[in-house]
Amino acid sequence: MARKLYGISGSRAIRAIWGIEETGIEYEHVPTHFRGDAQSDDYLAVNPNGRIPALVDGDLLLCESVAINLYLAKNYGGDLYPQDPANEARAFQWSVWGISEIEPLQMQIVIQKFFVPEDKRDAAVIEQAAKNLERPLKVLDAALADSPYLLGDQFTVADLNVASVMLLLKMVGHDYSSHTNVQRWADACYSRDALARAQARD
Ligand SMILES: N[C@@H](CCC(=O)N[C@@H](CS)C(=O)NCC(=O)O)C(=O)O
Repeated sequence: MARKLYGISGSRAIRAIWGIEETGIEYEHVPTHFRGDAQSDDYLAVNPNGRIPALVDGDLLLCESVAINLYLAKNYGGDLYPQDPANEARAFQWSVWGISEIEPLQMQIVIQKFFVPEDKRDAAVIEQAAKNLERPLKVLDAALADSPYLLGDQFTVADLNVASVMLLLKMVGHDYSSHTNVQRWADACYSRDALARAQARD
């Protein structure tokens, strides 16, 4: 098949696997692992960054999970992709927001909890990152105050990209339940069948 999505589901590739499952298009999933596989010459020809995920769609080679989701949603996602330019711009904004405002802070927690050996773990780093996350979480909560999803009544690629980035926060058990709109929205996003299908993959 001329359409392949690379990356194991237990990694940031889950974002794009979730995205492609939302579209319902056919694809070959190649469960490339971030250790080893992603540094092979064959894979570096697909993504010279040596990171997962990557998408091949015909002649297009694409990396960066949120960019892959914007492409998939626009080309194959129907209502997943906003039609009017203002909402399209908001989808870009939220996608960039997720990887710039949430990702660096959540990664500090992920690194401490999953990669630093327990005896070397720095609780202060986790505490400070959690404190700093309050600012973007408040922004997200306010954005979700008057509508179920970021662009209105429907789940779109804006929600997909922010929620899929925030899967790592869920994984580390970060409690954002005091942000009630965020919690309601996250529960709705994480109960989608497409995510369950993505998580069931290698
Ligand atoms: N900004 C990239 C990050 C991708 C990324 O860092 N993936 C990790 C796995 S979670 C990886 O492939 N790491 C391999 C390495 O850094 O060598 C995206 O969102 O697609």
